[in-house]
Amino acid sequence: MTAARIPDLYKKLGAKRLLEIHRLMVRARLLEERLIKMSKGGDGFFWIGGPGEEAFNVPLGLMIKKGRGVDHDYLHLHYRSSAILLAMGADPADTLRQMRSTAADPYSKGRNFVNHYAIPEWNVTPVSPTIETHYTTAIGTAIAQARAKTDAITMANGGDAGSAEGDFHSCLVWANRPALPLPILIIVINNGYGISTPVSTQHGERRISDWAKTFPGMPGATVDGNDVAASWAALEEAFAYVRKERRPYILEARASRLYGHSSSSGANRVPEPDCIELFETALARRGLVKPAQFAAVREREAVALDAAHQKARAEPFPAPESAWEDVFAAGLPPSYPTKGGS
Ligand SMILES: Cc1ncc(C[n+]2csc(CCOP(=O)(O)OP(=O)(O)O)c2C)c(N)n1
Repeated sequence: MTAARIPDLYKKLGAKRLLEIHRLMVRARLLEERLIKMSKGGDGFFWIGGPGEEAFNVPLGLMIKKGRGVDHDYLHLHYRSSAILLAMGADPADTLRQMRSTAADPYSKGRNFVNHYAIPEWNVTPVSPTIETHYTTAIGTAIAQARAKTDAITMANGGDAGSAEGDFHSCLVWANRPALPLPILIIVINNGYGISTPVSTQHGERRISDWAKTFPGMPGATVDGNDVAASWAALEEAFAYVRKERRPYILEARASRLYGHSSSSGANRVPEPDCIELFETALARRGLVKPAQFAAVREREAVALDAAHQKARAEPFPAPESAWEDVFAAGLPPSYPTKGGS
């Protein structure tokens, strides 16, 4: 993509689409900020999420071919992907449910951390708290799609620190086997840190997307993930390539991590560029939106979120016996001590 094409995107997308992107970004941000409050106020246990990734993740979610099976895109996500799911149409109430660990949490029945989704109907494979291993499991769905007659693709995203691990490189090797190249979009969100380890201390390469250069003909690009238009253009190009060529592509997005790593590191706001502020400035400068409209969007989204939170607060936690549901072996193992003792 060339820099000259990016401003034209505002024209191409049009006011309606741009405002939809803005609304979804605000929805995602308010949700994450609510989750942080919940973790600090004892209305949940642990927070990890994606405030700062909205400019990249909302466009990404809008480009997904959503559905179940090989004719639809497979998503192998990490824990900062809430904006992708909201752009695909997920209900913020379900994330609140997972945060509170209520029985109605559709992603894990109240058993997993927040932002650890699993949505079989949309090919969203279970998010693992073990970082980067999903780059290798993504190979499986990509092989199925390489064999099928489809334009659907596999997408895996993860962080810069994880991309220094072996699973990421296994994915690159498998994706580029001459016998069966894979239709996989490999995304790295480079937010500059792995928990507290600066990226500059771990990566010798200038850009993580430079790994593409290892494989003849493999495209790679690095984009400003805080910029909606740049992200849209880069994603459009990457998705189109993988859908048509049935070969892999690495896209690295440089983005802010606005509340640090997780609740374990305090989840306090840090002074990094805010993609929503940047987008609002760009929209207002082009005369597409009056600043009062931004406040109205925020107000509407906040009211809806309040209502969803009230509802989730009234919902029950899972019954203790349900811990034995959905496990590989039915019932208790014979060695497990029963109530009467044995
Ligand atoms: C295999 C594995 N190693 C270590 C961890 C502990 N851990 C959790 S998040 C994290 C940092 C990940 O950083 P990065 O990949 O850059 O993603 P980010 O959280 O910055 O989005 C680490 C090391 C883990 N969960 N899994």
